[in-house]
Parts: sequence; structure tokens; C-alpha cells
Amino acid sequence: MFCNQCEETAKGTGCTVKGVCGKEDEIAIYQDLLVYLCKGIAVRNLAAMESGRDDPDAGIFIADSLFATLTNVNFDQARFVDLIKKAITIRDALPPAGDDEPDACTWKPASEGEMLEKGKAVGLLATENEDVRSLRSTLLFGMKGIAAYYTHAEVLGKTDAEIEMFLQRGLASTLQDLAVDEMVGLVLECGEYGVKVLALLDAANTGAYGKPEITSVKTTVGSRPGILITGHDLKDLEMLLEQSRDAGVDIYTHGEMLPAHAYPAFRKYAHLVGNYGGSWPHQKEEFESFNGPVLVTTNCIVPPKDSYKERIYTTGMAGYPGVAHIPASADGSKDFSAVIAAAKASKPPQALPGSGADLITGCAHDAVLALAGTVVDAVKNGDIKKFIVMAGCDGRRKDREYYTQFAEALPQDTVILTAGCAKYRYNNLGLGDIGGIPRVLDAGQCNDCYSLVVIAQALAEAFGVGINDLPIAYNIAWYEQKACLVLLSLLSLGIKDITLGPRLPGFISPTVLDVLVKNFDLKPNTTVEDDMARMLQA
Ligand code: SF4
Ligand code: SF3
Repeated sequence: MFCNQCEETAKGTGCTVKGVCGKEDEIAIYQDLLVYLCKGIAVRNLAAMESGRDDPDAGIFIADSLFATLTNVNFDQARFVDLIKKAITIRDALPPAGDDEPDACTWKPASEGEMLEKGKAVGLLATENEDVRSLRSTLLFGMKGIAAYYTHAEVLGKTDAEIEMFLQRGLASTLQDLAVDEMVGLVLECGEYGVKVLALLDAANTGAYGKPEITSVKTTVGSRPGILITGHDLKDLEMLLEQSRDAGVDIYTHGEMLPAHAYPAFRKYAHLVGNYGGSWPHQKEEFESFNGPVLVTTNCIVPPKDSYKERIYTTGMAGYPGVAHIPASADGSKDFSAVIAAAKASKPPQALPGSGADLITGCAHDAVLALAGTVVDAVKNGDIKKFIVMAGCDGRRKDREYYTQFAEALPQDTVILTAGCAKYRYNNLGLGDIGGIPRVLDAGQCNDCYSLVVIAQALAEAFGVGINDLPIAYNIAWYEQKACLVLLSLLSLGIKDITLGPRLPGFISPTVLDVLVKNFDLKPNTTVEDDMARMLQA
């Protein structure tokens, strides 16, 4: 295997024996094969569009498949074998794309053993040139981010043919010998489609559940048994809340589900009682002491301990071998009765050490722009000197303490704009407020970075300046491929001088890094003191 798609990749260069994430060799190889076959589908489907013989469902299949290969989504070999078989069926039902089709359009295994052999040959290392590999990888990982967000929008009924087309164009492009400029162009276009998919998901979430309101969320535990829901899929939360409303159990959010409390449609459920735990790297201890069932709707799932494995349920594209999976029926509905029954037989959750203080979330674009006058006045009169965007992911590595230390060291006249699970490094520090404006404005999930962009654009308009002339600095933490997409999205909007950490992507070659530094002034993070001094400059 070779996988270098996340920040925790072995030695900063690539996992080759087993993933640091726990991904087995075979799973990584099957994932590579699935991506390869999706390229074959893309080539054929794009050609078939010209004659109207395309498969209208191919785009969503590709999105689901790419999402399944994102870090910490699915570790279940059987699910990948099924997806590979389905990919071949979809591809083979499409007309050939010409006489000299690429191998991805025609290759077929005679056995599962052949799948492994093929998967080994078609991964990232099949591209020998380091810079071409780097550009193709950046595009692929950005597209995995698009795929994840697109899947969430799609279950809420929001689709976009152009986004599906881009995924197919992007995949097909990696089978061609393109000039460097064309590959760079596709990477930047991926960022533009990133903005589109983030906007689509924002419209899907707010259309279905209302506009988030600034909300204080409890982190204490009650005396009833509970169900913990983690991941990003709000539709799953809706179905779970509806099915469990009279069951005598409480629902707690975990990780990236915290912002759900801010949506009006979820606030009406009295049994949605609070948030339990923090970001994904702490789940082993937190799931253990929760005592009840845990529903994992997306990333991040880490290999569960035997002590609580039988209480874990996955759904959607998430999966883990030996863990119960709840599929969707043809109309998209899901039956969570097994989860609810497991909760009824469970002990109530145990309070976590250090928990108990409320967390504030829901500072999405409409909620913050409702305060725009106050925010603009606070900037004009000097009460707020700087906004620091500290969005992104959390992770296991010790050097992520940097983000807590950075937040603690920020002067009182600064405000953190955050989204994603990175916030758990500083959303419980009690950083206070500036004239009623919380000093940690949590827009929501990582996809709600879109809100931060809308807020920045509105501030630029209010002050009559360009987006790079605002008193905003960017100190982004990344871990998985959705964060890569968010970064590409920010770059596509012309945002410069972004600091990225806790270390730069292993898939960025020195030449590609040079392009990013020259064109966008991208920087790696260094020390709290040096980065702070640089970011707080006028
Ligand atoms: Fe390694 Fe990250 Fe890939 Fe897992 S997802 S195998 S940790 S690079
Ligand atoms: Fe977190 Fe996995 Fe990325 Fe959605 S839940 S931000 S790491």
C-alpha cells in the first residue's frame, strides 16, 4: 500500500505497511482500485453524454465511492469489494468511449485475488513523476472533499449536475498526460467547485433545518440512558431524533455534530440534551464512558476497542468490520430501532473529566451578520483588532497543542473564527466576549467554513476593502481531505497568506509548494510566538 492523503501519514511522507489511522494494507489497495474504476466510469460517462446514453446516477455513485475512501470513513473490506463490483457493473453498462479506451475502462478481475494485484499497480505511485503525482494527488484529495460534502447535500435533495461533471472531468484528467499548467488549472478549479459544494450544502442544511442561531450547548450528563451521534450527517440526526422522541432516552452530539444544536429544527427536540466529549482522537475514552450506543454517520471513526465495539453502529458511507451497519432503504429512510433498543438497555453516560461548561456554537453567517453593525463598530473603535480564522481539523499529534497555546496567547482584542473539529482545542477555554461578541465564533462543521467566507466577504464590503485587506489572519489546521478542499476553496477566492499546520501535506512536492508559496504566500506554522507576531502585524 501507499497512502499519503492525511496529515498524520507515516514520517510525513506516506503509510506503506499499515495506516497510522489503522487502515489495513488491503483496504488501502481496494480503495485505490475503486478510485481507478471510478476513473473508467468517468471516461465512459463523459463520452456517453454526447450521445445522451450516459448514466445519470454515475455521478452520485462516484461521489459516494470517493467519500468512502476519505480518511477514517470506512475500514470494511467487504463494503469495498461490493463497491468495486458495482463500479464494474456501472462502467460496463455504459457504451465504450472509443477504440483506444484506457485500461480503467476495460479491466475486469477474474477473482478477488486479481483485485488486490490490480489495486497495487494503480495507486498514487503509478505516476512516476513527483510533480505530476503531487498535482494529481492534490486534485484527487480535493475531489474527495467535494464528494463528501456533495453526498451530504444529496441526501437532503440538493444536487448539482456541474459538480458531478467536475468530479468526472477531474478523475478522467488523471488518466491523461496533461501539461503542468492544465493540471494546476484543474487544482484551482477544484477549489472553485469547493466553494460551490460548500454553498450547496449550506443551502441544503439551512433549507431543511433553518438558519443556525447562536446557541449555548450543555456538556453535563443526565440520568437517562443515551445515544451518542457523531460525524457530519444532519439527515441521520433528524431521523434518529424523530424515531427516538418517545423512547425515554436522551440524544447527545459528539465531535462534528455539536453545531446541530444551533438549527431551529433540532432545538424543538427536548431529548436532544447536549454534547458529550470532544473531537475524534479522544473517542476511545469517550465512547467507553458513554455507556450507550454510538451512531457514526461519517468520519472520523477510529478502530474501536473490543470493550465498546458492539455498541457502535455505522451508517451512510461509514463502516468498520464487525460493527453493525444501518443501511438506507430505497427511499433514503433508515431504521434506527436497533440503536434505540440498545440505548434502553444501557447505563446512563458517565460525566467526562473536565466537562460541564457550556459550549457556544451556531455563529454561522446569518447569525453573525445579524450582529454586523456591532462587529463593524467594534473594529472601527479598536475593540477588535484582528480576527484569526482557526478553522479545520483536530488530530492525534502532540504538536497540535500549538493551537490551544495560540488561542490562549491571543490578546483580548482578537476574535477567533472557527469551524470544524479543530475548535475543540480552544472552545472550552472560556475566552469570554468583546461587547457581547463571543471571542470564539464557531460557525459549525468544517463545511461551515463557507460561513466564514460569507462573513469575510460581508466585512470586506462594509469596510470597502479587498478580502486580503481585512484585519483577518488565517491559521488553519488540517488533517483529512475535506480540509484540503477547504484550503483550495480559500485559495480560489484569492485569499492569501494562509498559515497551514501542524505540518504541510506530504503529497505536495517541493515544486508544487513553490507554486503555492509564490502565488498564494502559503506558509507552514512555526512557533506560537513567531506566528502570533506575524499575524498580529497591522
Ligand atoms: Fe496513512 Fe492517513 Fe492514509 Fe491512513 S489516511 S493510511 S494515516 S495517510
Ligand atoms: Fe474533523 Fe474528522 Fe476533519 Fe469535519 S471529524 S473536520 S477531522
